[in-house]
Amino acid sequence: MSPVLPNPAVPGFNPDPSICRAGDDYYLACSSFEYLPGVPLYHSRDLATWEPIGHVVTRPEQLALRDIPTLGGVWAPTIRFRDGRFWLVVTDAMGRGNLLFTAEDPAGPWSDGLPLEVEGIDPDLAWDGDGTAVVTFSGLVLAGEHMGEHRGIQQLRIDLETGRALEPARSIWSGTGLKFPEAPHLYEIDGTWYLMIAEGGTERGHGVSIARGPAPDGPFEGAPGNPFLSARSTSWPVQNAGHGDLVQTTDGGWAMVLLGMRARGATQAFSPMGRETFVTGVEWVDGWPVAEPLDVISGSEPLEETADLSGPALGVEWLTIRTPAAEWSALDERPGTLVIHGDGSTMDDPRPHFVARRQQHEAARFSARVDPGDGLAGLSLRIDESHHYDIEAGGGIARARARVGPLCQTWERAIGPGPVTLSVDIRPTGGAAGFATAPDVVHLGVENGDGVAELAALDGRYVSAETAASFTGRVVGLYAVEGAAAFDEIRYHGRDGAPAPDPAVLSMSGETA
Ligand code: 6LW
Repeated sequence: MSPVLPNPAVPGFNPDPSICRAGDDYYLACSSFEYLPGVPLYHSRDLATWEPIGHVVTRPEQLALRDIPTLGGVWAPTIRFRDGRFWLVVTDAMGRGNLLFTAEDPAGPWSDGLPLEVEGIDPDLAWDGDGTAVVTFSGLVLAGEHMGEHRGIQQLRIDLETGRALEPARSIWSGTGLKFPEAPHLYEIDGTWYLMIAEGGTERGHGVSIARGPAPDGPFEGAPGNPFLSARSTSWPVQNAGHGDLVQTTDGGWAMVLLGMRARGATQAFSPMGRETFVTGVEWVDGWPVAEPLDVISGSEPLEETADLSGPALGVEWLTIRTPAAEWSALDERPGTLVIHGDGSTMDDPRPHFVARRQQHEAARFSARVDPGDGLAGLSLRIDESHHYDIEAGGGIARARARVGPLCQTWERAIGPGPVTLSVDIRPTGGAAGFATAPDVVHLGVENGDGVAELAALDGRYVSAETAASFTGRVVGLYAVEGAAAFDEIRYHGRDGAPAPDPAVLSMSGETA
C-alpha cells in the first residue's frame, strides 16, 4: 500500500463513497442528492488519480427527483463487481426508495432501476456462501407511519431478479451506541464476515466502526477500539471522517475510501466544498483493520478548464438541479455558445435553469461571458435554494445578490448593452489576517468594455455546508431567469494550498464598489 495517497481523492462534494475493484481497475460511486445526472462514477488504477467516467442515472425516469425536497434524492450507493457485472444499490430518498442498478460496462448504460423491498437507507450488497444476495442497510424509516424511526442496522436476503425480500428484516450489530448507525458494508475476508458501519452522525462526531462474526448475519463482536477511525476532537485538516468502504488492492493490501470535510477558518468551522471523497491505507492487526489517519492533505492539482461547447452535450462534470439540461438549454442553437432559456425560475426556486460544476479547490475563479439578450442571466455559487451568491446581468444592469435563508441583499451597477463577463472569485482566508473565522471571501464582479468592477465581496461562511446544514457542497454555474441567454468563455481555475491572505478580509463590509 503506497504510504500517502493524494487527498482529497475526489475533490468537491462527493459524499458517501463506495468502491469496488474489477481486475486492476477501481470504480467509485458517490451520492448526488437532487442533482442530475445522478450517482457519479470515477475510475482509477492506482487510487491516486481518479477520472470521472459518467453516471448511473442518465435518464431522468431512473429516479424521481423532479419534486424531491432539498437533502432528498440519491443517498449512499454501494457498488460491487461480481460474475462480470457491476451491481449498484442506492436509496432514492423521498423518491423511488431503494433501487438496484446493473451494467456490463461501468461507463454505462445502466439499467432502469429495480425497486427493492427494503425499508431503510444506505443499502449494501453482498452474497452469502450459497450465492444468495444479502442486503444490509440502516433501518431509518423515511416514509409512512413509522417515519423517523431508526431500527439500527438491519439485514435480509433478497431476490435480485424481482427485488422481493426472501425473509423479514432482522436487526444485527449496530455499533457502539453512537447516534445514527448507518452506511453498513459486509465483507467476507479469509472466511470471517466483517460488518463495517458509520456511527456518530455525518457531522463532527462521525466515525467508522467494525465487527466480525462467523456468518453474514453474525453474531458479531465489535472491535476493541471502535470507532477505529474518527477525526472527532482532533485538529486534523479533514473533519467529519466516516462512511467508509474497504477494498483489497491489486498488491493484496487494503485501502478505504470515506467522506471527510476540509473545515476551514480560524475555528475550523466552515467547509465550502462539503463532504468530499478521501482515501487511506489500511493494515490488519490481530484480524482488525488499522487505518492511517487523515491528518495530511496534499491537495488536488491546480486546474484550468474552459468548457467545451462543441457539443452535443456538456462534459460529465456539469450538473443540473432536478430537471435535465436538455429540457431548457442547447449547444446547437448558437454554435460555440451554451444557450439557456429562462422560464422565470430564479436561484431561489427548486428547479432553476442552472447548469453547474462542483467547486473543487479552496481557491477558485469561475467566469463566463454572457449575452443576456433582452432577458436576465448570470452566475451563481450555490449550496441550495436558501444559500447562494449570484452575479447577473440584464436590462443594462449588473446585480450581485446574497441569499442567506430569509435574508436577501443586492448590489447594482449600470452597464452597457451586449455581452459582459461575469466572475465569481473565491479567495480563502487561511484563517490568517487576524482572526478570520470565515473560510473564504467570495468576490462578485462584472467586466465589460469599461473594465472590471467588483460589486460585492462576501463572507463565505454563509454559503458553506455547515451553515446550510447541507448534505452537499458548493457548485458554481450559469443560469437564465428570463429570455435566451448565450454563454461562452466559460472558465474554471482552481488551486489548493496556502492562500495569500485576502485584503478584503480586513475590510469585509460586503460592498467594495
Ligand atoms: C446517507 C447517510 C448519511 O445516506 O446521510 O449522514 C445520508 N449520513 O449515510 C446522505 O448522505
